Amino acid sequence: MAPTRRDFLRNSTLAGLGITLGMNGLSSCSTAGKAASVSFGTDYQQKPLPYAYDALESAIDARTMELHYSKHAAGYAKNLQEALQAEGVSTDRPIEALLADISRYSAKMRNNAGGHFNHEQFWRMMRPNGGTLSGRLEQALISAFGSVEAFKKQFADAASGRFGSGWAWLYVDKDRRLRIGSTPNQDTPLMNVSEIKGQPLLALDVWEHAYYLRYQNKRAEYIGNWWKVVNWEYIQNLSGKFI
Ligand code: MN3
Repeated sequence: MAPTRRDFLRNSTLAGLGITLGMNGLSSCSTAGKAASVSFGTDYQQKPLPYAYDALESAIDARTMELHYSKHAAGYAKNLQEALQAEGVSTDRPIEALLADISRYSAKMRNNAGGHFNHEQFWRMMRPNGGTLSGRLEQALISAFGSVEAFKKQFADAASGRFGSGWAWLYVDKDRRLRIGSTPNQDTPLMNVSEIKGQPLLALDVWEHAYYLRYQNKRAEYIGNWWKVVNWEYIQNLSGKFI
């Protein structure tokens, strides 16, 4: 596809920020024909799913993944961009900074910044065939919760106990302690308005759109199968910065 003026503006802006576009940046071609004149930092764009829709079949069916990624999550990214534009927010800064300051903005910004950020994390916290929990994170979980099984039980309880739509989290609090909790809607522990606060390490989407086609009302079964696709390598790498 020939570069458009918008691509030029985007690339110039990103170059000015010292950001190198990888393969993810190429996905912007698909939206290049639209009329928008604002470029958004890569934190604020939906990145390609790192696996095929049917790659997580042991836990999540392909149709659910397709709808979840291409409709629900894509919708959060689109609505976030509308809110950013309407409220004059610069996307030069990391999205984490926006989340930490979210009380200054509209409900639309809160819901969609959270929705976009949470899903981008969630996709990367899973992979086909999951992996093995080991090393420093395993030791930290054992010392925080007694055993890996006890950690999983407490996490699953937080996920099944969240009334209505929301997320379950493993996160690191300000005292660098590992904690488990849940948030309603699309709130994340990074938000200054969140009931629980800290750095997320592991997230589970318990909105019905995440599991209803296969599991219907059986949220606990979805949670039980989900452990099969948890990308422990990703979470171990992430946790290394915080614990
Ligand atoms: Mn979702």
